[in-house]
Amino acid sequence: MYWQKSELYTAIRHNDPKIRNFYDTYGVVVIKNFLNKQDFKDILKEYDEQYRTRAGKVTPAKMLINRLGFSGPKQYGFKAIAKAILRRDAMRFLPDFVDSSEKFCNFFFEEERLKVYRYFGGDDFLYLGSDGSHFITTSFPWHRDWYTQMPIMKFNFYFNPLPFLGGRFMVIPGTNFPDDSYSQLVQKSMSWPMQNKFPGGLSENGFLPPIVNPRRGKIDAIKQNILTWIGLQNPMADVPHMSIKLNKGDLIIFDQRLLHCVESTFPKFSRRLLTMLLSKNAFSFSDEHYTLKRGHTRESLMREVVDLVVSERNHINCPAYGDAMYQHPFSKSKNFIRIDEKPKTETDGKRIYDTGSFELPDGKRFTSVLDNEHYANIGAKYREQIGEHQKTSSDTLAQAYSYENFHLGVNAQNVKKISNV
Ligand SMILES: O=C(O)CCC(=O)C(=O)O
Ligand SMILES: [Fe+2]
Repeated sequence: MYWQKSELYTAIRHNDPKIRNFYDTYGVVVIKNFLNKQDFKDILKEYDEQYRTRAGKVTPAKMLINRLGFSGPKQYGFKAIAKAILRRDAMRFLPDFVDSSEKFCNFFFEEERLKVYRYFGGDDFLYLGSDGSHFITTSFPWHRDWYTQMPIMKFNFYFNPLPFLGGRFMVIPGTNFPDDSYSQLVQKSMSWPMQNKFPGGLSENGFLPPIVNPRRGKIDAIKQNILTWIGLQNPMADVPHMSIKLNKGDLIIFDQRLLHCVESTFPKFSRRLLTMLLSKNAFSFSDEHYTLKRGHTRESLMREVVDLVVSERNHINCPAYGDAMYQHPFSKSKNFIRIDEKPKTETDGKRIYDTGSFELPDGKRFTSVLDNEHYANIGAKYREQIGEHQKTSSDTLAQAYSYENFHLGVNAQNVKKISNV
């Protein structure tokens, strides 16, 4: 699943669909050295700059320079500097990431990059948004991001300049087809999109035996492997998956419906991720597209995507896009989803988005307005079915998912009750 950047651009030039076909089937590709050394350096610089200005983070080195009197009035004590060095801050998340930065917009919406989005997503692909995240070693248990009928592509760029052990990106191919029984059976071993009760995320609901937890500490994992190897311990069950090692400058593109999880690392450090979400456009699908063959309509497929994007802004409580986006020509293109809020007079002055729209190939617009009741009902039902795990989780690394019924409904709408008995 690894391709060099030059191989990808050759495929694009010759309109050769093979790399895309691999992606559409297995849900993942890696483009090696997608960012060359200079790009990596420049983007990492802007990445940290965004975190400094938006999350208010000052690096320990800068604090020390300041403390020693080399950068204006002294603002930091040695205690604060020691704390910053030892800081093991929890995951920090910045929404509207690429679109808040002029430099990012100029890089990520530049023709060379657009060619790649068009290759994988078609000319009418849609930009759904972008986040920055800092994860201390690992992040979430086995999970999907969303479970849409539409293939939504996630472009992950990691900015980890130093070498480390572990940290491989793990995926379970085949789980990217929600209408398939295989994918729905795998789903039975999860609580997602609700909180997992047991470590790893695949030992839920009494469906499977205990499954290896990729988020256990790397040293722990090595110890257990040795004990197994010398026969002092039975190997623990695991599920079929691919483990993907990513190096500096590599780009991983994956279908966000795929079950995925990132292993813990050694040493522990703050992994820096920049991610972008792009959707294909059902209005450009051929009549033979597998989603349409399954009976979905172009409208229903795109309604799901647009509603998700609109609901996500409310869920996170972030603006539709960062300001830099509106200064960039990309925001005037057919690849851009306009997100509108309800009139503030109807919402007690609160910002609530309820409408998303984009330009159709024939020049008309596709518009979807959120149907609150519809999704809230799905969410309430799902909550009842899975049971509230938040307070009983034995997974010490579990992230708190706090979906209200509405957003839970958006996420869980394609989880089907099926049985293998
Ligand atoms: O890098 C990570 O730990 C998070 C990956 C992930 O779950 C995602 O990007 O959706
Ligand atoms: Fe994820």
